[in-house]
Amino acid sequence: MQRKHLIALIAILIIAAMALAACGGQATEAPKPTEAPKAQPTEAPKAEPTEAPKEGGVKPADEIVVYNWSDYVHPDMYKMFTERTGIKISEDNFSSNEDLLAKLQGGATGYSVIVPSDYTVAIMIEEGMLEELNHDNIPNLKNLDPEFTKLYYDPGNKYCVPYLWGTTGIGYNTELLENPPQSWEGVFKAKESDPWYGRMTLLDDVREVFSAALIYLGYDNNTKDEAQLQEAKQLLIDAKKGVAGYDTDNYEDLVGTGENLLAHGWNGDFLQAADEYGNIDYYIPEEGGTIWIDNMCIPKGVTPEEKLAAEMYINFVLDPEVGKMLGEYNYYATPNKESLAIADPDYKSNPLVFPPPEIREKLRFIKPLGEFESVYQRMWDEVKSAQ
Ligand code: N2P
Repeated sequence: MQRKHLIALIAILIIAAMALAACGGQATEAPKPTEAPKAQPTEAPKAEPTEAPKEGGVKPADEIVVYNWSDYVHPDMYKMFTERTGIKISEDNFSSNEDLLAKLQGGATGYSVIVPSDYTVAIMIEEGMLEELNHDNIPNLKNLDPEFTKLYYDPGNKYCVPYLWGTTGIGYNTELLENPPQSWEGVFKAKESDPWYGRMTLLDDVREVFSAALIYLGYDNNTKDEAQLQEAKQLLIDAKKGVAGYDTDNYEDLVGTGENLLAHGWNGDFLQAADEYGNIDYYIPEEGGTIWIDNMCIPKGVTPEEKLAAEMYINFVLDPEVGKMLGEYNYYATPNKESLAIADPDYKSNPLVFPPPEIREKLRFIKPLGEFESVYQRMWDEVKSAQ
């Protein structure tokens, strides 16, 4: 009799255990305190990784400010992040890496995420200006293409996560200009008879402008040779009479409206404007151009709450759907392999977004130059102030 009871009891326990296991799989179960909350059944599974990680009792800040380049997000992105996490986002813009650096070196606070390019990340790490990322709060890091986890300026993504990458070349108005100059010579030695004379802009960006001039002259765009730099400086000074101005924020619109015929600028900016105006094309001149990777980083000085919220934002951007949306809208290249896997074929095959090998080999990274950076800055000041 005793043995029979024992068997019956075991059977009941097994059935009860099976029933419990079945219940556990349902989304109605309250999340255990140690577990990340599960996504609601109505939410897409992609929402899950952006929810608040629990970290030593720190709650994410209610609001963060992203310090970013202009026109560099999808218009719905911040709203989506707020819907998913409850954290509000506002954005402030800078126009060049040097502006960003100067602003932070000058003691600016309040920014939780900044978006410097490769060589500026190197400078900021060297100067101790960045927080180390807590990878536990950024599980979507696994979505990065492995190529973007081994970058010279931040191996292992200790401080930053690549945001988008792109190129610098020339965009022009296809309605008003049939034959744009194929060489940088047309820009730096424009003749009065050239239709774009006086109707073109250069980026307001020391390293970009010197890179274009040095590449045209056949020199290393990161040269530390003062004679070469002097030559580039003189070229830029002589070019000024044909240049309408230096602009980093609106140049693509000025080409779209026809006020200018061409501009030195970033691929995605021109391609976004091409969607808006329908009359813009972009190319890399025959001597080459630059290539860059922009990154999301957290500046030193944020509170633990802001740091957590910033990491949640970085994780959100690394979501495959969000990365796809961002890259496709902006026409910059995503470093996210999962975003790429689900991206529109038109985006993936666009040679202006993902340059083919014959163009890629003509593209040069801007590199950090240490103390020598100040020589570029001095020469740039001379270019800007020359009559
Ligand atoms: C977007 C700016 C592109 C960033 N407007 C260039 N590094």
